[in-house]
Amino acid sequence: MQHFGWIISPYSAKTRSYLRFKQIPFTDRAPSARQLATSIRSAVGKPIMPTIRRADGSWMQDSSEIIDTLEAEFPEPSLTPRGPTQRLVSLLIELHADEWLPMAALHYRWNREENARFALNEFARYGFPWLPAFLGRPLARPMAKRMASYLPLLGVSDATIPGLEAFTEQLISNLDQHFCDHSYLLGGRPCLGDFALLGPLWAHLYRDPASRALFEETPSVVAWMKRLLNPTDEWGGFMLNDEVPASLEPVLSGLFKEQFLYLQNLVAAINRYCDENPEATRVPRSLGDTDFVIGGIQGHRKLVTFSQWMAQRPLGLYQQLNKEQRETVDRLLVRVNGLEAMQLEIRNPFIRNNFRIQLERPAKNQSTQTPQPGP
Ligand SMILES: N[C@@H](CCC(=O)N[C@@H](CS)C(=O)NCC(=O)O)C(=O)O
Repeated sequence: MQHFGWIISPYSAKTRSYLRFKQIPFTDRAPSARQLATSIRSAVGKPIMPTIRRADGSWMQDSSEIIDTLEAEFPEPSLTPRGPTQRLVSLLIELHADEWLPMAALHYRWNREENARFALNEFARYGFPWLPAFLGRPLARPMAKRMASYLPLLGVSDATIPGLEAFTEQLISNLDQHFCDHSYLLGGRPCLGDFALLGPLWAHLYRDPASRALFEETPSVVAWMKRLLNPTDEWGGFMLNDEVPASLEPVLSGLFKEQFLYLQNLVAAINRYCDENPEATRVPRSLGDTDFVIGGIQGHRKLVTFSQWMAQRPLGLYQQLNKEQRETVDRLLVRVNGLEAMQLEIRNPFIRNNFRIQLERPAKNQSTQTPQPGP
């Protein structure tokens, strides 16, 4: 199979490091701008990375879906812990890495001049590999501008930058404490959450020259990134007895305190939209603005509906637990102030179909509609 993604792309770092760890044979390709706009766009509907093209010509898109599909085909060594608490933590950290960290990662990339210059050069190098840099750069500029234009939409502003930076520094420092004692998030083997976190931390913050200093005093995080990037056959197991190291609790508490606040607003906006549009089979990519908090600072940002699909992964798992499993999981949730957050009800679930998000059922058929009296 062929994996299409640039080194500078965080979601591609997630899938590439996964494929390497699993020793799944693949060819790594950096798609040119032309390939993104033609073959990739026509195969998956948008110029996006990562994508995978299989030997039979079929395509996969979206890092979570790619990894889920390949996990079913290449089950060993499994990335999914047996214990429900560990499974939930892995999905929560994936949600955090994929849907919350981009705010910080994009800030450091596009608001630090040296990083923005570096990223533009990288875009030119991969997007227009047949051109010398001085000709590739002007062609890559619109792409770079589009990425930078996401900043205000994602709530990156003068007001929130101190919060974003405090959040990032705190996260890296919390992870350093954790990786002092543990090879990976959940013990001696990486889980999905490890690969997801590597994306923004390595492909943005560590690789971009002007943000690498964030890791100067966190050697254990750097060693963890190197382990994920250079996998060997020597991996162990997840921690015994469904244990989640206490050193991850600050990361989880932060996630529940700030990201879930945003997710609650997002889910409420999706529900409102579906109530007002009962015939809808899809929801728009964005549904207006909301207040949010990062690193303790309040800002304003767009509600990006895709994140509900990602939130459904941990929330769906939690819903399916039996009573005994839930009791075990709840012990951790109480410690990280996440018990209430995990009760978030998804009334209008999304599914992905043909690489697009759609409502699982048309809005008017959702289960919480008042039941009609029977005949
Ligand atoms: N949820 C997707 C996100 C992929 C994504 O946003 N990729 C970025 C590069 S890291 C991209 O191609 N963006 C193109 C764009 O936004 O126009 C995944 O997990 O694969």
